[in-house]
Amino acid sequence: MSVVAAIDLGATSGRVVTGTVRGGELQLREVARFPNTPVRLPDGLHWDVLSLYSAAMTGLGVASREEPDLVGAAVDSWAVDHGLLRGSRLLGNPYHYRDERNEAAVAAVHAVVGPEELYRRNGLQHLPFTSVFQLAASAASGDLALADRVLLIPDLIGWWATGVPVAERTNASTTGLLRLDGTGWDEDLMARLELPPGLLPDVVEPGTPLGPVTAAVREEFGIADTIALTTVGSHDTASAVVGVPMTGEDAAYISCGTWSLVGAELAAPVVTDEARRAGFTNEGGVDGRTRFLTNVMGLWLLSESMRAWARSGQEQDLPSLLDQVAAVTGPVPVFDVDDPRLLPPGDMPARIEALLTEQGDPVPDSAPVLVRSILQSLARAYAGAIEDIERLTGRTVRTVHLVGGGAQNALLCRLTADATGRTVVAGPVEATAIGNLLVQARTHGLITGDLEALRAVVARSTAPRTYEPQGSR
Ligand code: LFR
Repeated sequence: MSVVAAIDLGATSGRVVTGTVRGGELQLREVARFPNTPVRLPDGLHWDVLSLYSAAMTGLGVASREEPDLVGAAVDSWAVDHGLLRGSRLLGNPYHYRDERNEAAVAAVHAVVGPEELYRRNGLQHLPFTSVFQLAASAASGDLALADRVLLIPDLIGWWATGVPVAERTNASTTGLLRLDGTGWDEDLMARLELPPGLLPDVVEPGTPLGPVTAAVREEFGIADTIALTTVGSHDTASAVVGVPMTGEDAAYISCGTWSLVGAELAAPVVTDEARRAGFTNEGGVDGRTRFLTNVMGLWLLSESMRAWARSGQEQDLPSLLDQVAAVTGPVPVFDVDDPRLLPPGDMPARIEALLTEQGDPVPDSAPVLVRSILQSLARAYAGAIEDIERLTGRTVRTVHLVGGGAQNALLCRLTADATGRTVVAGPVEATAIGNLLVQARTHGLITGDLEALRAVVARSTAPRTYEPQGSR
């Protein structure tokens, strides 16, 4: 029996999870979990990518010692962010996508290629942190001129582990520089933006063998010599979508963690002007599918509020806070969760209160009321996105699959069922790790079949919870 390991890096924590396929089911075991703590320096907000790499490889070492049948590992992480390299040297810690340096760069890129043309070429929702804008910011600061290679976070870790530089396609699709058909970099766009050709490595599919872990890395972290890295849907959301146990075209998904990605899986991109105006993205999925989705601000609003309360000495315990939130009766004000002022780190409760005051609503008088307002505002945003999916794709959505950490939040699931007027199927919580493991398992020949076959494994291996809508839509 063979085992594979997912190295799944999220915005707040990373984990190494092993997966064993047995009797058509996938069994998971978390072997390591470690924090991911961004660091603010005078020049901006950065990821501590060296700690992440070291913790990931340490975890892989633990996995390889505890699981003698481990044959492979693959890395996924959040999208868009990247390391700038010169030769084999990393030129500083990667910027965090929530850093505020991109505004001028957006204007500079749009002066060369307008938003309409950009959407036709890359199919992406406008987000100020898409790699193309970050690279323009690095060009303006002079950093990019020093670099001869750019690697997205999972590709960077993969390169350090194996010495093989690639650009995995699903994550490459979030850079804004990949051709819409996913076949390669948009060289014309890069030339117009004065990005040197060859900056980005060759694009490879999810499920491509990368190579064995190098001898030096094996020795450093105690990793067995049988372990080879492959690519998967290295954009965490691409792996999460593989892990959604959906069947048929009447299903939509919400991958709910720091962000909430609300979307449908399509056979081909939709780049109409209507889709652009509605803020829908066409990211590359595993097996050539399109992830037609929109970024909703997500549980960031809650986690950043928790952080603010802790900083001011009013630390909250999440489970008991959520119990109090469930007990809030009466109407609470809702706000636009996607207001750009909520993107950067900071005093989230104060920002939300400012938004509510601006729109003439009362300011919540307690943490539970504020959190209730966050959850109801998220549910309302999900409902709007589901309506948009129907309008933009011509499909009818009957079931909403909510996967990721948010699936543990029963109140959010119930509010989502009520707001959307659809059945919510919640789980699996570990959809990203599952999607990563299943694509690896297929690459190693441990399972066969298309995405539907992989999702059948998910359905057999997990027990989702169903929430039916109460009341009218
Ligand atoms: C979710 C995610 C989103 C992406 C955002 C920033 O973890 O990957 O899909 O838009 O993080 O990279």
